[in-house]
Amino acid sequence: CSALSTKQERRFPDDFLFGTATAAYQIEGGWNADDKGESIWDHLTHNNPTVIKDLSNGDITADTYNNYKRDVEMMRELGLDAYRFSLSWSRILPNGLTNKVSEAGFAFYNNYIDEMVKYGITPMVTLYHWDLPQKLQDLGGLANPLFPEWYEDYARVVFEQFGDRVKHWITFNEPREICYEGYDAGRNAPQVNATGIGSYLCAKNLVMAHARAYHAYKNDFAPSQGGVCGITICVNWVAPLTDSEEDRFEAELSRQGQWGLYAEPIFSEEGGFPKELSERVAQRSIEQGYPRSRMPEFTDEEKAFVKGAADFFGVNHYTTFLISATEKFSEHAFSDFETENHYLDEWPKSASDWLNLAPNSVLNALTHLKEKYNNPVIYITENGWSTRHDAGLIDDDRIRYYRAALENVLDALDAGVNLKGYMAWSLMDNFEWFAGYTERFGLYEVDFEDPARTRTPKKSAFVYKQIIKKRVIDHEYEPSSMTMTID
Ligand code: PNW
Repeated sequence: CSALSTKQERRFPDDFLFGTATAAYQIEGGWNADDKGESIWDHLTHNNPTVIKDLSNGDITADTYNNYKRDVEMMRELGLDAYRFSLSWSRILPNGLTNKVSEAGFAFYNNYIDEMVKYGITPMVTLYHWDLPQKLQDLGGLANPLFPEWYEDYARVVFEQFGDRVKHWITFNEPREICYEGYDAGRNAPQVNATGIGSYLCAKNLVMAHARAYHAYKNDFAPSQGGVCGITICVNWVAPLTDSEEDRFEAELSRQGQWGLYAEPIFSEEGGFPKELSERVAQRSIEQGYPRSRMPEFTDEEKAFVKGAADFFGVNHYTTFLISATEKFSEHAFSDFETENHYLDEWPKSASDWLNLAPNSVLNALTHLKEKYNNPVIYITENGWSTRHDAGLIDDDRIRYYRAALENVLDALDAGVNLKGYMAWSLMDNFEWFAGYTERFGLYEVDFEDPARTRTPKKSAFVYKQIIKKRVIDHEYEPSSMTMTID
């Protein structure tokens, strides 16, 4: 035994789930394979191609539709415990509604899941990662009050089909990006520009849809299938730029707008939308001449239905934003809470303008959630770093980021955070939304010029593999070669 070892090694628990994450539109391709229906991302990129930086789209992307066996081989090379991926709603229900189901869509996901399960990899499935069937968007999408019904119908089909093998369900990925960016700021698909109104309608319908799917699962599927169901919210750390009371208040409002709007109804004691933000919107609405608040309310019955409706809190965490009250919200007419984000010069920069490496970012976010929401079960469902498309395979800055984040994961475990797993974003390079293929988040490089979409491990893949295998972070570890094997 190593009585001579002086430095105490901190270990990840044996049952801690290490994985990687992806999303359907970003990796699958096969955008119109078999009877797949059009999604809002197909629609946006085809009808308005100049919104994407390199004029690209996800028509083929990494072509997982034809390469899923290679994807699972990569999971085995890395020694992953789990793999998080999303289902394309319009691949399963071409029109969005359940009167027509796609056997080809079922077959694709059944094969993908079977291949993972065969090798002992735990599938973690997101039902909705931004790619709404266009037919439902034509009816208003998430702004239509019938949305929760459509969503529950879809969720039931999915639980029924895949729930014998899938035990970890995530209803939505990143409500803020869906609602605020999609229906308010008009940046994400469907690019509805309904300033100060759209995101709140969407937020309520999304939260109700989540709760309907959750209860459907708990009542009708979990008793026989035995899995868990949660939601993934992007919780970046948001802190005041200075210690002034104004900055602290503005930072709190920013947290409420970025993620409290979606987390509070589900995870708080009181239920409903966050208090200070609701008050601000109500007051501004009246000043602006509206007869009532632009933000809808939950009835007591709805509050009770939504409160506690999650087995875990999925956290996507990337970075820290600093907020200053000197940029008054009123100067940002399109938002009730958005102000300029500040970063410190000494924070290392990624290839994405919003993503920097701030100290203790993961730890701050997780301990905040522990305190605020009574120590919920948490999975980190995304965390990652972008490099430029031509950065090559030696990605030491990504390695530095992952090591820092995982040190924080150990700190959080020491601090009593109920953290059960960590999914790195991303298994491989993919279609990075408006950045197209100009920003790369993969542990594996994908050659998008090559019809075979060859995947090659980056240096970070070897480092992540070593951490998973040894359950410790060795900051000195260097891969001895760039040849990957399955252990
Ligand atoms: C996530 N931010 O989006 C998404 O879930 C992924 O699909 C995406 O590829 C990944 O992060 C990298 O961008 C985010 O501004 C979008 O802090 C924006 C932010 C964070 C995550």
